[in-house]
Amino acid sequence: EGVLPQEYTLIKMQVKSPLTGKLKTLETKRVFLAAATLRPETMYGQTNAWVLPDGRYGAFEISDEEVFIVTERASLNLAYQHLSRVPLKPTSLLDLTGHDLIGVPLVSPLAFNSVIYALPMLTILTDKGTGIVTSVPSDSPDDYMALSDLKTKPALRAKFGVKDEWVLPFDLIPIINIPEFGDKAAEKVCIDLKIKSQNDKEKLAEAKKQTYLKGFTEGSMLVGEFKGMKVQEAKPLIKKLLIERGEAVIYSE
Ligand code: A2H
Repeated sequence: EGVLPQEYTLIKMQVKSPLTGKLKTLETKRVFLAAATLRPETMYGQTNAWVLPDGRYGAFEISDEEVFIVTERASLNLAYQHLSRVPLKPTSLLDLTGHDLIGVPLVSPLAFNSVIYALPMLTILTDKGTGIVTSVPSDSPDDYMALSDLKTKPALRAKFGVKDEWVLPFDLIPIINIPEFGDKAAEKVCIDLKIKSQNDKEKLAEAKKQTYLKGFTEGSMLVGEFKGMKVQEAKPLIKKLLIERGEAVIYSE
């Protein structure tokens, strides 16, 4: 962890009713997978959410009505940031693993896809953010490679019980133009760098560096409320809009 606190936007991805499987016991609540992002302006292009299959999660009470599914570590940070029903004390209604969450249908803020699914990503860190990540494969190299691994490897889908219809219908959505990289920056950079899979750590670090900086300084919005605006200017406005609508909260660690 760094020395300075990092401020994330937590995107509230609501579990679509009816709740099924282990989540059924939560059906009287509004249940969210809460994903930490540094790129709230990309939320239009969400195609899925990511969970770590063997990761441990809890269903923590944020208020009387709302439940966030996150790691225990994140629930403590949330509690210290006034996001727990009992002040300073996270209370979990249910212990879960990533396996329990794979295939859960979600309705996520700003997303053009009306429903997206939780899918396995093997490189999620449990000591960063909430352990839940939202996926924007047009603009995130990690997301692009993890999604193409699932799309191109039926055995990987079978291993984690991932149904074709949770993955195959979801194409990249152009949401940001970067002059040097076009309308699907992550795809272009991953192809140019010949990245083979989500586990290709060194090349992915390079891809992230290239797209992240250029996206911020030179990107412009192709869609949404702030279409035509520079990413730099749109980012704080989209963050504010999500928070005002109750669809996101600020989270620091
Ligand atoms: B970002 P930083 Cl479009 N494990 O959101 C692995 N990755 C995690 C994580 C975890 N526990 N928690 C958050 N993240 C991801 C969007 C995005 C992101 C785009 C482009 C780049 C990008 C959609 N995924 O991140 O180490 C989340 O993915 C580039 C680094 O704190 C979060 O923002 O800098 C970012 O990593 C936070 O990583």
